Amino acid sequence: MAKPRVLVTRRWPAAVEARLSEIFDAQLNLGDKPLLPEEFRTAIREYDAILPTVTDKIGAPALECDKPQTRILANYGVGYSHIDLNRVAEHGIVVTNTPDVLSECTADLAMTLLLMVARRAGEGERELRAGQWTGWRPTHLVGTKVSGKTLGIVGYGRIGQQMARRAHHGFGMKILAYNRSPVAPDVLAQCQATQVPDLDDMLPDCDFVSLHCPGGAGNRHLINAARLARMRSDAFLINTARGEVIDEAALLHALWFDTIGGAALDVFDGEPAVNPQLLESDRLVMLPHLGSATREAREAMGFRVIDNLQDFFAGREPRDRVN
Ligand code: 8YV
Repeated sequence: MAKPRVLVTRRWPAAVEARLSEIFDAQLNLGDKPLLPEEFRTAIREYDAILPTVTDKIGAPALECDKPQTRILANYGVGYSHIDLNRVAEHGIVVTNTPDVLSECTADLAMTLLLMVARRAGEGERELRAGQWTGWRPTHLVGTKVSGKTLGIVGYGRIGQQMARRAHHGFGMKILAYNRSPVAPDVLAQCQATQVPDLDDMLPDCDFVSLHCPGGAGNRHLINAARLARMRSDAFLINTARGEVIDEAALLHALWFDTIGGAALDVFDGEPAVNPQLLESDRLVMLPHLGSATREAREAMGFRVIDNLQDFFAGREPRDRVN
């Protein structure tokens, strides 16, 4: 039997690419550029499987085709709000993702951001590299203590729970959890977390709020002006989820008028473009979508995609099917 034809839309870790090429008739995107909608339209006529990433916007323009050859989109990443599941369903295409294998690394990065914004690490590094450090003084770049504070976690799924573990067991933080569905008591107990049914009620009680919910239309601007106004003026907001979850204009407003303490963002609405006004605020820490960017996680994500493809082409239900 001919090997399935598989299109990898970006460069992946070498070990994963090698394995893909062994098992499948794999086309690697050596140019490593996001696919344009017209390239995607051509691809779904030619490939049995497409392996997209967050940089491939897969909506109506990309999926315009009467009878696609593609039967599975095996996404490299856990978030799939860049894929329009309704349009995909019209073609009967299966979609899978890569949960679990990046949860720890993404939570590590969220904790990094939390510490950086609280302790003003970005400001300090910029000052030092600019040759502007004049020496130790008692009032220099004084930040906020993290240990023992209250962390509100929005989205208490796999990554949110890993964040809670770090914050609670490493830093003695008190954990509040907002999640759309009830969280099992034993899961909450692992970090002595309290589930708060209403996000509006949770926000005023938090020193830090970390976002771990999915993106997409359902959570667009979940953190809007009204919710930012419920946060304390010395509280910090951390986002490693998706840019659209925060209304960035409202966040800028909150920073300009000092109604929150600061924010740390790994994801942006419309990334890789970043609203230039965000760059002007010293109370913002910003990273270029590095949540899962470790050798270990990126390899594991690739092998998880391969597992899903092997299941699918062997006629089994892929373990990470999302539609
Ligand atoms: C991925 C992410 O690296 O998995 C996710 O949802 O946000 C990232 O960590 C990215 O999505 C690659 O497609």
